Amino acid sequence: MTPRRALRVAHFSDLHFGPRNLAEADRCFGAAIKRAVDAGVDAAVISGDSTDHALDLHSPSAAALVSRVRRLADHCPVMMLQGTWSHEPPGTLSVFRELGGRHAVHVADRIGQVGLTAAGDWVVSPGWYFDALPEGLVALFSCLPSVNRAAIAAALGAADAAGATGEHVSALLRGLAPSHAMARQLGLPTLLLSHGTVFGCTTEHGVPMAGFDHEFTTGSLFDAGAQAVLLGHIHRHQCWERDTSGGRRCIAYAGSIGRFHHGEAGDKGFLLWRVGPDSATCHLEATPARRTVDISFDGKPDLGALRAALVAQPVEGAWVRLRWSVPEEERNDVDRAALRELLAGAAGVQLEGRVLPVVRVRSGGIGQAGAMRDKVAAWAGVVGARPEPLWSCLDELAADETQRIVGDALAEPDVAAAVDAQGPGGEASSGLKEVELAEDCLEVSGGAHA
Ligand SMILES: [Mn+2]
Repeated sequence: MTPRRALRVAHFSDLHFGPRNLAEADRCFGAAIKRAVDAGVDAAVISGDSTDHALDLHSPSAAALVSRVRRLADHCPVMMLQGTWSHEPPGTLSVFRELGGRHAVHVADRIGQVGLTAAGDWVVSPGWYFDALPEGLVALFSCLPSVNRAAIAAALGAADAAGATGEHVSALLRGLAPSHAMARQLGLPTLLLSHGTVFGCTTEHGVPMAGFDHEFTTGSLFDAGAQAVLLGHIHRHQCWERDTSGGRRCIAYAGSIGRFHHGEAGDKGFLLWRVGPDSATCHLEATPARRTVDISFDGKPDLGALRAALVAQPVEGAWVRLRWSVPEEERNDVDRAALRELLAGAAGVQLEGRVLPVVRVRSGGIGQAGAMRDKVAAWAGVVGARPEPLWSCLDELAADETQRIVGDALAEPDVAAAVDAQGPGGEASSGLKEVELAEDCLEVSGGAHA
């Protein structure tokens, strides 16, 4: 058999065309296609999330995406994989089947295998895999669209769906291994395409994904026996390699085509793959994704510090997110207009102020205390006062009639003098008792602090 040249594949992913991302997605995907065409790739794969959500046919995003894919199809055969169902509602990709172009566009929205012929046509397996490989193939692609969790829940019950997904996907991937071995023996490159989460991968925000409801592990993916695994879903490029008796195998996320959110680390781009029957390599070709800058202040934004930071790191043309957090009473002291003026050269500015609510400390435990005596003790504990003088007042209230207490109080020489100075009046008497109590408390609490 004549050794075949490695297949060169451009792998784009997570384009997220939609009104919010249109400028970024279109600029980056456009640049990526130009680069792939210049490199003379043999085939192109879009591994899911071509759209951000359902698009109307008259939306500029739909027209832009269709136009870009058509440009790609005029250069080489194109494979589009179904991504996350909420991003690409069922049927979203169907229109691309009718797109035309010099080469065919295959839409993979069900589990199956697809052979690429020397003439650049796609040959689709009747079932979920080929029993026997068709004649004249130059490569074998196995397609596993995004798992429809709703369908799994409907089949297995909602309680079992999360954990069972990984097991079923693993079984399916193992089931593909014999056909990949068969293709390898015929000298064909084998590629597995899917859209989902690999246990242990890292998101674009640096978060490791280590839940138990993920579709894949690197082990289950390598067990499929394909030379190259082209993944979508996670927006950060990353790859895993393994040397096997069948040569080097590689799993990789292309990552999103552009930078769609603040705080996304790393380069954005697409992957150029070279896949042979017993080899696989990929490398990231960067796209002109937008530059984002994060600035945050612990308290109120300090205009002087911001000015200095902008000299050290200019933000001209960048997308800036400025965050701060202030206590409630300072919420209106932030001069947003001045901030915007300082950041005038940025392509976009997102101001995110966080207001810390004022937390009033209450007497902890006072709600749990049953008796009034215990409530007073809890209060005294919080403010650092002695409870005893208050307890005696409480006892007096419980034991004596109010009028009697007032009478006693008025009989005390100091109080009588004070009442004389203010002039007579029964109504004022109870007020005086309150004053006396309050002074008592102050005195006590002062003593405790000393
Ligand atoms: Mn995505």
